[in-house]
Amino acid sequence: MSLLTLSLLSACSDYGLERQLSEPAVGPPDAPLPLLPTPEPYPAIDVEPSFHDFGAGDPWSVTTQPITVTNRGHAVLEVSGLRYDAGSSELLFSEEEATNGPLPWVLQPGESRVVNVTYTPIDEGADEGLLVVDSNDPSRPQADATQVGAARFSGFTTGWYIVNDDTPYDLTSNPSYRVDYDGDPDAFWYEPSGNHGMTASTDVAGDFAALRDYVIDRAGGPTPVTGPLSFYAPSELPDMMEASFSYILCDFWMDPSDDPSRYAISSGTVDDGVRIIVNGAILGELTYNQSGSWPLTNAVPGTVNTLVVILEDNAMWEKYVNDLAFYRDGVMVGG
Ligand SMILES: [Ca+2]
Ligand SMILES: [Ca+2]
Ligand SMILES: [Ca+2]
Repeated sequence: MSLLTLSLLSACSDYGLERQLSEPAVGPPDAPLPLLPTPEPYPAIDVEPSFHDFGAGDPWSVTTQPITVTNRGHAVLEVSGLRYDAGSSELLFSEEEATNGPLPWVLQPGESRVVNVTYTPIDEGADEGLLVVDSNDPSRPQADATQVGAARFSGFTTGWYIVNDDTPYDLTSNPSYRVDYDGDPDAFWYEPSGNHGMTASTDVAGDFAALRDYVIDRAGGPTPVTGPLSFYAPSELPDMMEASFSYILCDFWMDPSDDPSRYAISSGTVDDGVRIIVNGAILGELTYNQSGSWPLTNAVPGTVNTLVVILEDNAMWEKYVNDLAFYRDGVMVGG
């Protein structure tokens, strides 16, 4: 057999014609070709969107992106694993077990499950997360989807979040925190967020996050920083027996190359007292008619920092803080 014949035979065998060339034809010449075997049905995974850019969001603003896992094949898809890799806690994945049930998921052809990725930017670094889905799709046993995002920083702060609360709270229940003068810092132990105004905290990060949430949840939108902030309310609280607590919160940031010791938070006179907290650390306190200033040495450049001022009132007739402001090298900063 010549080489040419061999290659012809081999090429023709791909089309089921080998017999016609190598043997005498049987049956009528226009007999139908034998049917090719029907391929086994298989599952086919689809993860959409495979790429999502959250864009530039405001610091601490939460955005959720649903991601849909669909079986586009013709056999049952079994999703056996979900993994989320992100460089930071700003991107969080939820497999929504309450609605989707535990793994493995069994998806009939055409069926879908929706999971969520939540993005909360808190610093200037860009973020990227990768969702990897393991399944029995024979052609793509690992499907994935990427999410990216970054924070937008315009100016020094997000503005003031202010909670003006005149609810009275008892000040006499704990002998270790006896309130016996106007603005006594012992009163901060009784503030109602559940975190005792960071008094003697043994979980600074957790307690401060909870305190921050408490204030943000009650504050409504932030007030732009246009100048020193003053706050005033009348008071009828019985002296040293009860206190009310108001809160002023501000997220702020500095360029990664900036020096936090050039910055200070400053307060004019108060009635009856304030506690100044930055990133969970108590920088200082003022009692009635005092004023003060504290360098922001514990702030972290290139990251969102949080100031919380707790204003306590524990005696009538007034409650106030005057001229709260940030300074850099002695010049007020805001915006
Ligand atoms: Ca980031
Ligand atoms: Ca005391
Ligand atoms: Ca007062």
